[in-house]
Amino acid sequence: MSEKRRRSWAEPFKIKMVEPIKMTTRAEREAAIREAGYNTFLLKSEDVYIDLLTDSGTSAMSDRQWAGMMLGDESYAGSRNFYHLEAAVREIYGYKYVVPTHQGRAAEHILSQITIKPGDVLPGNMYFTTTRLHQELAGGSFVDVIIDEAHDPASEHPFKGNVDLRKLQAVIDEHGAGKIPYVCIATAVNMAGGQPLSLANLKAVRELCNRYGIRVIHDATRVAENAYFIKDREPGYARKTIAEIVREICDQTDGCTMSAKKDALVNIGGFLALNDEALFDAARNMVVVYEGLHTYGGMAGRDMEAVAIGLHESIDYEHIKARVGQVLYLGRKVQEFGVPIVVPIGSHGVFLDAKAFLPHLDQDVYPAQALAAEIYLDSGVRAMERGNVSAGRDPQTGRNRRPNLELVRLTIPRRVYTQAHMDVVAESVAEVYDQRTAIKGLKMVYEPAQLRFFQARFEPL
Ligand code: P71
Repeated sequence: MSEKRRRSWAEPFKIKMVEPIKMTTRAEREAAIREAGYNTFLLKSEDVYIDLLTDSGTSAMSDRQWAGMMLGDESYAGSRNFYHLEAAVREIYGYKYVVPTHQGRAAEHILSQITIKPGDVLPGNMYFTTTRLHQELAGGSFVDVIIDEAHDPASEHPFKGNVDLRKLQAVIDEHGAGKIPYVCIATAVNMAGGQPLSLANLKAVRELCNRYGIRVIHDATRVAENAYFIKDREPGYARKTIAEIVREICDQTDGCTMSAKKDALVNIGGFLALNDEALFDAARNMVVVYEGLHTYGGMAGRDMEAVAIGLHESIDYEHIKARVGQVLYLGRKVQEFGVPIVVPIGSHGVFLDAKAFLPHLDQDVYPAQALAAEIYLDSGVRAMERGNVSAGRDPQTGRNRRPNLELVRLTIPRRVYTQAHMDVVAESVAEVYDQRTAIKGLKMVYEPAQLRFFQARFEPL
């Protein structure tokens, strides 16, 4: 067979347990989305056919992970599984100290409370909803220092997760290093569309921060996916292993917050990892207040074992290539139908550009929210709004933030869906695209004070 006809990847696993999913009728979906206030977060998962809400906690664990679950040591203190987790973090990421938490935002909470004083500023390569909220709750304010290209869905920049060093320098000049407890660097930047940063850029950030004695904290949630893109795109890295690249990334930083529900292939879990002993001590004192003893955080022993094994699986080249490859497959398919998406195609999902999809709608009638509801109506595929609703209101002005990126995320769980599922998704998006001029906006009729996207309710205009 000629190379041209060969597929670039296939799943490096076979399936030994299946979970039936059910198809619904259009009438059932109309009732379901109305009842959910046109918010896909409020749908019952039983009413969903293909669930692309998130890749968080939705992955299929391996037989090894399930076997590990049976070896859970559920002792209150000193569980053997904690030591396995600690050893995996030390070996793979290289951070010295590990504080287990029930998931990523709990690590963000603890880090924010122990490092941020009122009036501090937190530069970062684009906001993430929970990260920014915990910074704000601790009295800090987030400042975006990502490159401009990240805010442009059409820019083909290969490393849209990069930091703009001039923006970072300007924040330091304006506020002074004393007001910056750390710079937050995410790998495979979620809100930009799963876009990687380069090691060259990260090293430059490290150097700049060293000059001012500022910490660099890594949001490592999708670091293996970022490492795959570095291997694929960054000069000098093609021959390095994913493990080597992951380690090189972590080596540039002083610690990480981690939602193990993504890269690490578990349904629940996370941790805060640090190199500084005094900071670790403070974090350990906090974890017992909010999560649980410092040798389990919010996790059962069996959960920690699954994370430890999942961390090792996350850096397997064949795994990560197939994972990113499946996202690429869906993205290309959607592009073939002419649908506007964020480019380059990201690591964990395909992000539809709702502004370009629905140019007739103003951002304050929530085009991405409306589009996600419309895709559900068409096929029972559940997507997530990542636009004006997710961005929330500016605490100063009280007005909608109206972010540049108004996106619908089709997020792919790991090792869960097949290529045929991807075809169904792409065809549904294409169908909705054909009907796009008939799509109307939404009015928000219930708005929670925090993280409004989770529970907000809407009505069609
Ligand atoms: C995602 C999630 C889960 C989520 C969170 C908030 C709103 C909607 C969905 C979670 C992340 C993440 C990054 C980069 C920290 C967290 C929090 N992502 N950093 O994308 O992507 O972790 O959910 O374990 O608390 O669907 P947590």
